[in-house]
Amino acid sequence: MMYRIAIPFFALAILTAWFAPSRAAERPNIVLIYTDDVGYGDVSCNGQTTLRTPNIDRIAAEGVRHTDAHCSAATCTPSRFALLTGRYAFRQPGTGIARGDANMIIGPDTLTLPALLKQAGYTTAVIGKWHLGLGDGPIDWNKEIRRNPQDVGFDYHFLIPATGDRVPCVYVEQGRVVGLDPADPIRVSFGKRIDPNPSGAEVPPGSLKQMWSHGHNQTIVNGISRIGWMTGGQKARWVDEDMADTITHKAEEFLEQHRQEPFFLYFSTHDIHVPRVPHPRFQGKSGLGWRGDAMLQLDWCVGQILDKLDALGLRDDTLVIFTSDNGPVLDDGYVDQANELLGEHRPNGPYRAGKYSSFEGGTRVPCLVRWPGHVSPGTTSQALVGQVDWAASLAALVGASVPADQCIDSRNQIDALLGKDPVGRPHLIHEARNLALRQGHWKYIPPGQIRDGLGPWTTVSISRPGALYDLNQAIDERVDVAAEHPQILAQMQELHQRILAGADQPDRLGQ
Ligand code: NG6
Ligand code: CA
Repeated sequence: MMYRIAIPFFALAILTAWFAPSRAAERPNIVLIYTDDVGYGDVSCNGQTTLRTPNIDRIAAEGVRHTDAHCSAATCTPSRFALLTGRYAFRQPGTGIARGDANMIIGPDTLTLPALLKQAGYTTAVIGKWHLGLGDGPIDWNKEIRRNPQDVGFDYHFLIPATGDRVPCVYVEQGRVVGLDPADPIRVSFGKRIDPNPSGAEVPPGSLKQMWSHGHNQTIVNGISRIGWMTGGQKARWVDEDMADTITHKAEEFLEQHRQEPFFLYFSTHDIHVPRVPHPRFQGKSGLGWRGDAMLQLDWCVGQILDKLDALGLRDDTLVIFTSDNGPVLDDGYVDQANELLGEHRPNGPYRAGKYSSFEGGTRVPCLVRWPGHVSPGTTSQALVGQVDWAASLAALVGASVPADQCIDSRNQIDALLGKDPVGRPHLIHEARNLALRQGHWKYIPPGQIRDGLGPWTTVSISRPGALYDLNQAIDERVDVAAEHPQILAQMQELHQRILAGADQPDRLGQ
């Protein structure tokens, strides 16, 4: 009896597997590895030979390497806001670098990339740096914190709430501080001093694990002084050296637990933001100081994720994207010898400036995309690609529809992202202290003060009518050709005005 029933079921299973389109063909898992302050030149697949990143390079070897891909802003919070909401951050006031106690800046009525994927049946997670605010009103870190990523489309979160250099220095999982002892409650302040212990500014410099250079001299956690004041939560405080291991293990756990269903993992690393305090097994290994060592650690994390996908048999079913939230920086507030030990390494590759700047180094970041069978291995794309498009692009990929009043700056550029469209976006805003505009190989920077350098910085003053660069002629934005091309300048100024006014919304069917 059993035998007679089993055969038809078995046959049916084979037939179903044979005829049904595979899930991978339509809706891949998505792993977005979002790194912090990693510059175009920090990965060896982008041409440098001073620092080897074999695991990151593996994504390029097995996928497409973009050479003109951009985060939306030259700092973290606005880039992440645009990535997750498909809206340029300048459209919403209060999206600059968020304080450690900032409230959730993604509004309740805002549709997000993870929410779109969830609608399409994905299980969604953010593991690592958040820096988009938490809560709604004064945050009590000793209770469940709402609003949190669960309120903007993520099923699961394990967070560094703001940055490694800002209090509170604790992880938050599903709205609660991990490992909190109720008898030792946490308090946080970004105004009044609440911490009676000696601050980073008060202790002898030699007593700190890493000395601060600017800012970063308030509450001391793990021998490193931070931005902001914090008391309590001693057992819950993170150990910087273990941070990469901790979040990588969480990511591996998530992959294991959700191997059977479509998932979206936004793996948001602390590396290589300051303070750069890699695990001892990476310390001193790059020869470039803590910054280079943090890159080696990041490369290890990427290898762990790729290996886990292999081990779970998910390699072919998973779209992997590796990129960064803003350009590189050297001295960003701690004395870690990033400048002194730099040698020949060029964190921004051939581009000008880095983090905080409107020049290309501020937003032109590594961007590697792998999806076996769908992205040609070992290819390079020069298409203009912007992270603000990924909400609409990934939504299109998984068959989720975006209402017209949501993700308003996001265009479906999935073909460009997958390396199939060599042109990409017609134009793209770069947000820094002012809003620069790319259109094809032209770059317009409006009048204003622009940061130059990688820390320490100088300021470049761009006077009226603004600067125009032809990146085909000179990639380093040192030759202003505004006077020679008044028509192009005028046309780009007009486009700039239209985009700022929100009058250049994409035609989603056409784009
Ligand atoms: C700046 C910090 C810098 C870094 C940055 C945010 C000072 C002097 N500088 O204000 O160290 O934390 O904010 O970086 O405090 S980001 O990558 O998260 O945008
Ligand atoms: Ca950053």
